[in-house]
Amino acid sequence: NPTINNRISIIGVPLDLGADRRGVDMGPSAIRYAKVGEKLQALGYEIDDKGDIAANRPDSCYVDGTSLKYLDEIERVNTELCHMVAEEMAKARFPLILGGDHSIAIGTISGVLQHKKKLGVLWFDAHGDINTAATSPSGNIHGMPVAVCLGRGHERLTGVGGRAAKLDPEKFVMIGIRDLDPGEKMLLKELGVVVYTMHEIDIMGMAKVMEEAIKIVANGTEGVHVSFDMDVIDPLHAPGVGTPVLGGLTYRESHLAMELISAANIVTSAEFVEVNTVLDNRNQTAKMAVDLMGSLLGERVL
Ligand code: 6HN
Ligand code: MN
Ligand code: MN
Ligand code: MN
Repeated sequence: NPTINNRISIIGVPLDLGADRRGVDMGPSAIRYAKVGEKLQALGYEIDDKGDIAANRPDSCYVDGTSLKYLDEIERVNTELCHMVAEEMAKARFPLILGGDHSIAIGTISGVLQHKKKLGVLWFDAHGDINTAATSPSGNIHGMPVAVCLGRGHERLTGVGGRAAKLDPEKFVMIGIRDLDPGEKMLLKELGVVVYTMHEIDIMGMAKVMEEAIKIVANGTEGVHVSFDMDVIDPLHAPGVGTPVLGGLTYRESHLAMELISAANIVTSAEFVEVNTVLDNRNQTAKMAVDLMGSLLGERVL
């Protein structure tokens, strides 16, 4: 039974090198300022905030060409994150990771995989994040973590956490997608990842999408990881993100999705990423992230 126990370990990862843009490095601070600890304590959880993993700033890092920007530091930070996540799970604690840019999913997921070999993933994002150095239009590694976690990409990224376990693409589901690069479309089809784009959400409704998505990731797995990129939400509601795309989830759709995952009792780890405080409006996006964490972890109106 993969149900969450009542113990949560918070890990902040103030990394922005994967986005090659300042601002998401302050995401963990903004999310803590929005009272994540207090919210989860009020829900009855015992919280251990492990603080932040030290991540260097762009000015003090080596940029390796243009196809994999800041590879050295991103590999280092993700390796440390992988170990911390594995360590918290070894203590039977639920890892809740605060980003940071989305490249940190490489460390989070490789850490979770040390304990859950059969892992389902629900990936909420406007983007596919399934580029490789060969297909990326930007060289930004935050557009590559899905490829890496499915075993594609530079060996220094796929090698984080050892080569043993990688995700099963059949247990990987994307939700809210509306911006894919040509190479991403090809790899998604090749690997057979199930993608609920905004089109399917509009046609089917979020409740039906989540019913199907939950079935796919829960059947035959030992746990489910939720990777939540705040840019999946419409920029009207979540302006504080580095790569906004129009036509995203509403406040209500995103909460409904979290509530349905919570009700299914399947989630064993989660990360909330890409909160860009420089672009945010009075910490609105960070607050929304905290509200969503509440819904994912059992908060109800009544
Ligand atoms: N994210 N597909 C674009 C790229 O540069 O590869 C955007 C990636 C955005 C990544 O928001 O986590
Ligand atoms: Mn992303
Ligand atoms: Mn995104
Ligand atoms: Mn981004």
